[in-house]
Amino acid sequence: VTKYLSPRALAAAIGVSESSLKRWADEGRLGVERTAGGHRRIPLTEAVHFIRRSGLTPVRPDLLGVSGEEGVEGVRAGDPEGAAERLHAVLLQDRASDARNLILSLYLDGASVAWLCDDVIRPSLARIGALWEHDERGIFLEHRALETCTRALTQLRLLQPAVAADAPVALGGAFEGDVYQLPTAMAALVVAEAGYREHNLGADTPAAGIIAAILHYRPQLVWLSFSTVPRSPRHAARSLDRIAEAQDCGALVVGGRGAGAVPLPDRPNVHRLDSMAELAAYARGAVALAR
Ligand code: B12
Repeated sequence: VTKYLSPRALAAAIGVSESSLKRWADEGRLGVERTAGGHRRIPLTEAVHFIRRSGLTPVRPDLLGVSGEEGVEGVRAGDPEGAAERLHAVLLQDRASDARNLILSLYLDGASVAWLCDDVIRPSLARIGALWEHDERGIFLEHRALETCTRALTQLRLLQPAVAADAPVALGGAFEGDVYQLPTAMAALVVAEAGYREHNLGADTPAAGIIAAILHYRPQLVWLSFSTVPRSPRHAARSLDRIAEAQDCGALVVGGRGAGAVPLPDRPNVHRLDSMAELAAYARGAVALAR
């Protein structure tokens, strides 16, 4: 279901007059649709796209569904240390809506999904993940932080521009035995931002499931995340080879903290990448070739 905003609501959200907004719409800078009665209405995803590309900072992000008690004053996209420090601080206090607000506000401010994942969320979670060694709240805060970041990214997904029905397809998941959900969810957002229709298979996906999905969707791109080292790296390598064979009309990229331990099949369509920024660059390049 697409959510729509009236010109008045969007004008209030970004702190401009309704007449400026209507002028931008008439100039074609902002995509609007018309209701049956002829009134302008703006799809939420188009509003977000407009804000991101025009460098505007929302004064009432709550009108866009982004709300928290505290704003993001002083932290802007492009300042990874400041943003990661702030996210860590609110996660440490389990201030879930402030954390969500921060992540979504940085996105509205023009941050790329890959940057948010690699440079803001990843280092914050790594610090929270080390807490348990000396703080008895460590485990509950880690579980809460993961839940909060997951929900923020789910909400961010709804703000991303829609992709065309004939856009290339990407799918992927975390390898069997790997319970980590966030990296594969991040990969899905990153490929969506690069213009793919994505199918995230989630955590702990057996090789047979990945192969069946490849035969079903015929993706141009398959990602696999390894957050843990598989119990038998040699067995995993054989599975990877079967996956790569099924995916021989497209690319297979692997990454994650445990990926270095798995020998890669010697096939030209298989690559190891280190970060979401590399995945974004690779996906953008591959999507350009597919067109
Ligand atoms: C959340 C979390 C959990 C959750 C996971 C829940 C879930 N459903 O996802 C739970 C609570 C289950 C958990 C369990 C455990 N955990 Co844990 N966990 C974490 C934590 C805090 C965050 C992980 C995360 O999601 N990070 C965010 C992701 C996105 O970051 P990332 O993995 O670094 O991924 C980046 C890159 O690697 C890359 N990337 C990743 N995948 C891919 C794929 C592609 C294609 C590409 C291109 C790139 C790419 O891009 C990402 C973004 O930059 C980490 C701390 C940390 N340092 O990460 C500990 C951590 C990983 N856990 C740890 C441990 C010890 C455990 C347990 C063994 C604890 C226990 N005793 O039970 C268990 C083991 C679980 C298992 N069966 O494997 C240790 C690992 C130590 C080690 N070196 O082995 C860590 C480092 C915490 C610590 N400092 O002690 N954990």
